[in-house]
Amino acid sequence: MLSTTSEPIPEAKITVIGKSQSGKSALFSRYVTETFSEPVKTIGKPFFLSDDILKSYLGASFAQKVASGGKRQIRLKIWDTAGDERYQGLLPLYLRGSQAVMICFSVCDRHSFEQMESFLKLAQKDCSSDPYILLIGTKCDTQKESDQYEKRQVGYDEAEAFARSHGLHYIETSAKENRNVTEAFELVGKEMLGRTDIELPEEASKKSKSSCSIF
Ligand SMILES: Nc1nc2c(ncn2[C@@H]2O[C@H](COP(=O)(O)OP(=O)(O)OP(=O)(O)O)[C@@H](O)[C@H]2O)c(=O)[nH]1
Ligand SMILES: [Mg+2]
Repeated sequence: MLSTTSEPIPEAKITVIGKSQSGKSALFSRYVTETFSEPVKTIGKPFFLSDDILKSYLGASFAQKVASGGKRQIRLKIWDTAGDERYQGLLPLYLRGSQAVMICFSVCDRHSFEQMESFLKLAQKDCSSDPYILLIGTKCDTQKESDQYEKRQVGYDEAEAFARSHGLHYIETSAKENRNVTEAFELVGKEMLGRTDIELPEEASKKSKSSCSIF
Protein backbone atom coordinates (compact mmCIF):
# COMPACT_ATOMS: atom_id res chain seq x y z
CA MET A 1 0.00 0.00 0.00
CA LEU A 2 1.30 3.53 -0.75
CA SER A 3 1.92 5.81 2.20
CA THR A 4 -1.00 8.01 3.29
CA THR A 5 -0.81 11.78 2.87
CA SER A 6 -0.34 12.31 6.63
CA GLU A 7 3.00 10.52 6.58
CA PRO A 8 5.95 12.68 5.63
CA ILE A 9 7.37 11.73 2.26
CA PRO A 10 11.16 11.43 2.07
CA GLU A 11 12.84 13.50 -0.60
CA ALA A 12 15.90 13.21 -2.78
CA LYS A 13 17.79 15.59 -5.02
CA ILE A 14 18.20 14.35 -8.58
CA THR A 15 20.28 16.15 -11.20
CA VAL A 16 20.04 15.53 -14.94
CA ILE A 17 23.22 16.22 -16.90
CA GLY A 18 24.58 15.56 -20.40
CA LYS A 19 25.56 17.23 -23.63
CA SER A 20 23.45 20.02 -25.09
CA GLN A 21 20.55 18.73 -27.21
CA SER A 22 20.82 15.24 -25.73
CA GLY A 23 17.15 15.34 -24.75
CA LYS A 24 17.37 16.14 -21.02
CA SER A 25 14.59 18.72 -20.94
CA ALA A 26 12.29 16.61 -23.08
CA LEU A 27 12.77 13.70 -20.68
CA PHE A 28 12.33 15.90 -17.62
CA SER A 29 9.21 17.63 -18.89
CA ARG A 30 7.69 14.42 -20.20
CA TYR A 31 7.99 13.02 -16.68
CA VAL A 32 6.86 16.13 -14.83
CA THR A 33 4.16 17.50 -17.13
CA GLU A 34 3.37 14.30 -19.03
CA THR A 35 3.66 16.06 -22.37
CA PHE A 36 6.16 16.32 -25.21
CA SER A 37 6.50 19.71 -26.81
CA GLU A 38 9.49 21.08 -28.66
CA PRO A 39 11.72 22.16 -25.75
CA VAL A 40 13.70 25.37 -25.77
CA LYS A 41 17.42 25.09 -25.10
CA THR A 42 17.94 25.34 -21.33
CA ILE A 43 19.76 28.54 -20.49
CA GLY A 44 17.92 29.94 -17.55
CA LYS A 45 15.06 31.82 -19.15
CA PRO A 46 11.52 30.59 -18.59
CA PHE A 47 11.09 27.62 -20.84
CA PHE A 48 7.88 26.05 -22.03
CA LEU A 49 4.94 28.35 -21.63
CA SER A 50 4.76 27.39 -18.01
CA ASP A 51 3.47 27.72 -15.18
CA ASP A 52 4.27 26.90 -11.66
CA ILE A 53 5.39 23.35 -12.21
CA LEU A 54 8.68 24.01 -13.98
CA LYS A 55 10.81 26.73 -12.48
CA SER A 56 13.67 28.36 -14.32
CA TYR A 57 17.05 29.20 -12.80
CA LEU A 58 20.35 30.27 -14.29
CA GLY A 59 21.51 27.29 -16.35
CA ALA A 60 18.87 24.90 -15.06
CA SER A 61 15.18 24.19 -14.58
CA PHE A 62 13.62 22.69 -11.50
CA ALA A 63 10.52 20.67 -10.69
CA GLN A 64 9.46 18.11 -8.16
CA LYS A 65 7.26 15.07 -8.38
CA VAL A 66 6.28 12.28 -6.04
CA ALA A 67 7.31 8.91 -7.41
CA SER A 68 6.31 5.53 -6.17
CA GLY A 69 9.26 3.30 -5.46
CA GLY A 70 7.51 0.00 -4.83
CA LYS A 71 5.38 0.17 -1.67
CA ARG A 72 6.64 3.60 -0.60
CA GLN A 73 6.69 7.08 -2.09
CA ILE A 74 9.51 9.54 -2.53
CA ARG A 75 9.57 13.16 -3.60
CA LEU A 76 12.06 13.63 -6.44
CA LYS A 77 13.44 17.18 -6.53
CA ILE A 78 14.76 17.31 -10.05
CA TRP A 79 17.26 19.73 -11.56
CA ASP A 80 17.45 19.71 -15.36
CA THR A 81 20.76 21.38 -16.20
CA ALA A 82 21.88 23.19 -19.36
CA GLY A 83 24.24 21.21 -21.58
CA ASP A 84 25.55 24.35 -23.27
CA GLU A 85 29.26 24.73 -22.56
CA ARG A 86 28.78 28.30 -21.35
CA TYR A 87 26.89 26.94 -18.34
CA GLN A 88 29.18 24.01 -17.50
CA GLY A 89 30.84 26.05 -14.77
CA LEU A 90 27.54 25.96 -12.86
CA LEU A 91 27.27 22.18 -12.89
CA PRO A 92 29.16 21.62 -9.61
CA LEU A 93 26.61 23.88 -7.92
CA TYR A 94 23.70 21.80 -9.13
CA LEU A 95 25.47 18.51 -8.52
CA ARG A 96 26.39 19.38 -4.96
CA GLY A 97 24.30 17.31 -2.55
CA SER A 98 22.63 15.29 -5.34
CA GLN A 99 21.79 11.78 -4.25
CA ALA A 100 21.22 10.67 -7.84
CA VAL A 101 22.46 11.80 -11.23
CA MET A 102 20.85 10.90 -14.53
CA ILE A 103 23.46 11.22 -17.27
CA CYS A 104 21.90 11.51 -20.72
CA PHE A 105 23.22 11.00 -24.20
CA SER A 106 21.29 10.78 -27.44
CA VAL A 107 21.45 7.40 -29.20
CA CYS A 108 21.54 9.33 -32.49
CA ASP A 109 24.51 11.50 -31.49
CA ARG A 110 27.70 9.49 -31.04
CA HIS A 111 29.54 12.56 -29.80
CA SER A 112 27.15 12.83 -26.84
CA PHE A 113 27.94 9.19 -25.97
CA GLU A 114 31.67 9.89 -26.14
CA GLN A 115 31.21 12.58 -23.49
CA MET A 116 29.69 10.15 -20.97
CA GLU A 117 33.04 9.41 -19.37
CA SER A 118 33.68 13.07 -18.54
CA PHE A 119 30.13 13.63 -17.23
CA LEU A 120 30.55 10.52 -15.12
CA LYS A 121 33.76 11.89 -13.60
CA LEU A 122 32.03 15.18 -12.90
CA ALA A 123 29.13 13.44 -11.14
CA GLN A 124 31.51 11.36 -9.03
CA LYS A 125 33.58 14.41 -8.11
CA ASP A 126 30.92 17.03 -7.43
CA CYS A 127 28.14 15.20 -5.58
CA SER A 128 28.89 15.33 -1.88
CA SER A 129 28.03 11.71 -1.19
CA ASP A 130 28.30 8.61 -3.32
CA PRO A 131 25.48 9.22 -5.83
CA TYR A 132 23.31 6.67 -7.60
CA ILE A 133 24.11 7.19 -11.28
CA LEU A 134 21.78 6.12 -14.07
CA LEU A 135 22.95 6.24 -17.69
CA ILE A 136 20.20 7.14 -20.13
CA GLY A 137 20.20 6.74 -23.90
CA THR A 138 17.51 9.16 -25.08
CA LYS A 139 15.55 9.32 -28.37
CA CYS A 140 15.34 5.54 -28.71
CA ASP A 141 12.46 6.08 -31.15
CA THR A 142 15.14 6.89 -33.75
CA GLN A 143 16.15 3.72 -35.52
CA LYS A 144 18.72 2.64 -38.10
CA GLU A 145 16.22 2.75 -40.91
CA SER A 146 15.21 6.33 -40.15
CA ASP A 147 16.38 9.18 -42.28
CA GLN A 148 20.00 10.38 -42.02
CA TYR A 149 19.21 13.17 -39.58
CA GLU A 150 17.76 10.87 -36.95
CA LYS A 151 19.80 7.74 -37.56
CA ARG A 152 20.76 5.78 -34.44
CA GLN A 153 24.53 5.96 -33.93
CA VAL A 154 24.95 4.08 -30.65
CA GLY A 155 23.60 0.55 -30.23
CA TYR A 156 21.94 -0.70 -27.05
CA ASP A 157 24.62 -3.38 -26.43
CA GLU A 158 27.50 -0.94 -26.66
CA ALA A 159 25.92 1.54 -24.26
CA GLU A 160 24.84 -1.19 -21.85
CA ALA A 161 28.38 -2.64 -21.85
CA PHE A 162 29.78 0.81 -21.09
CA ALA A 163 27.37 1.20 -18.16
CA ARG A 164 28.11 -2.29 -16.86
CA SER A 165 31.86 -1.69 -17.02
CA HIS A 166 31.28 1.21 -14.60
CA GLY A 167 28.87 -0.77 -12.41
CA LEU A 168 25.89 1.33 -13.52
CA HIS A 169 22.39 0.69 -14.84
CA TYR A 170 21.48 1.68 -18.40
CA ILE A 171 18.06 2.49 -19.75
CA GLU A 172 16.86 3.77 -23.15
CA THR A 173 14.03 6.26 -23.25
CA SER A 174 11.91 8.16 -25.73
CA ALA A 175 10.28 11.32 -24.46
CA LYS A 176 8.63 11.68 -27.85
CA GLU A 177 6.91 8.29 -27.72
CA ASN A 178 6.73 8.19 -23.92
CA ARG A 179 8.84 5.05 -23.61
CA ASN A 180 10.58 4.17 -20.34
CA VAL A 181 10.38 7.74 -19.02
CA THR A 182 8.38 7.01 -15.86
CA GLU A 183 10.33 3.76 -15.49
CA ALA A 184 13.64 5.65 -15.45
CA PHE A 185 12.52 8.08 -12.73
CA GLU A 186 10.86 5.33 -10.72
CA LEU A 187 14.04 3.27 -10.87
CA VAL A 188 15.85 6.25 -9.39
CA GLY A 189 13.12 6.62 -6.75
CA LYS A 190 13.39 2.95 -5.82
CA GLU A 191 17.16 3.18 -5.49
CA MET A 192 16.79 6.32 -3.37
CA LEU A 193 14.42 4.59 -0.95
CA GLY A 194 17.07 1.97 -0.35
CA ARG A 195 19.58 4.56 0.85
CA THR A 196 20.22 5.78 4.37
CA ASP A 197 20.91 9.43 3.44
CA ILE A 198 17.37 10.11 2.25
CA GLU A 199 15.83 12.91 4.26
CA LEU A 200 12.38 13.72 5.52
CA PRO A 201 11.32 17.29 4.63
CA GLU A 202 11.93 18.68 8.18
CA GLU A 203 15.49 17.34 8.23
CA ALA A 204 16.17 18.82 4.80
CA SER A 205 14.84 22.23 5.79
CA LYS A 206 16.85 22.27 9.06
CA LYS A 207 19.95 21.44 7.08
CA SER A 208 19.37 24.15 4.46
CA LYS A 209 18.84 26.74 7.22
CA SER A 210 22.17 25.86 8.77
CA SER A 211 24.13 25.99 5.51
CA CYS A 212 24.67 28.55 2.79
CA SER A 213 23.48 26.37 -0.09
CA ILE A 214 20.36 27.53 -1.90
CA PHE A 215 19.79 24.01 -3.15
N1 LIG B 1 13.09 11.87 -31.82
C1 LIG B 1 13.20 12.37 -30.59
N2 LIG B 1 13.65 13.64 -30.43
C2 LIG B 1 13.78 14.11 -29.17
C3 LIG B 1 13.46 13.32 -28.04
N3 LIG B 1 13.75 14.04 -26.93
C4 LIG B 1 14.20 15.24 -27.36
N4 LIG B 1 14.22 15.28 -28.70
C5 LIG B 1 14.63 16.43 -29.52
O1 LIG B 1 15.99 16.72 -29.27
C6 LIG B 1 16.22 18.13 -29.25
C7 LIG B 1 16.89 18.53 -27.96
O2 LIG B 1 16.06 18.22 -26.86
P1 LIG B 1 16.20 18.92 -25.43
O3 LIG B 1 15.36 18.16 -24.49
O4 LIG B 1 15.98 20.38 -25.52
O5 LIG B 1 17.76 18.68 -25.15
P2 LIG B 1 18.59 19.20 -23.87
O6 LIG B 1 19.52 18.09 -23.53
O7 LIG B 1 17.68 19.68 -22.79
O8 LIG B 1 19.41 20.41 -24.47
P3 LIG B 1 20.06 21.68 -23.65
O9 LIG B 1 18.96 22.35 -22.92
O10 LIG B 1 20.68 22.50 -24.73
O11 LIG B 1 21.10 21.09 -22.73
C8 LIG B 1 14.84 18.77 -29.44
O12 LIG B 1 14.71 19.15 -30.81
C9 LIG B 1 13.86 17.68 -29.11
O13 LIG B 1 12.64 17.77 -29.80
C10 LIG B 1 12.96 11.99 -28.24
O14 LIG B 1 12.65 11.23 -27.33
N5 LIG B 1 12.87 11.57 -29.55
MG1 LIG C 1 17.47 21.48 -21.84
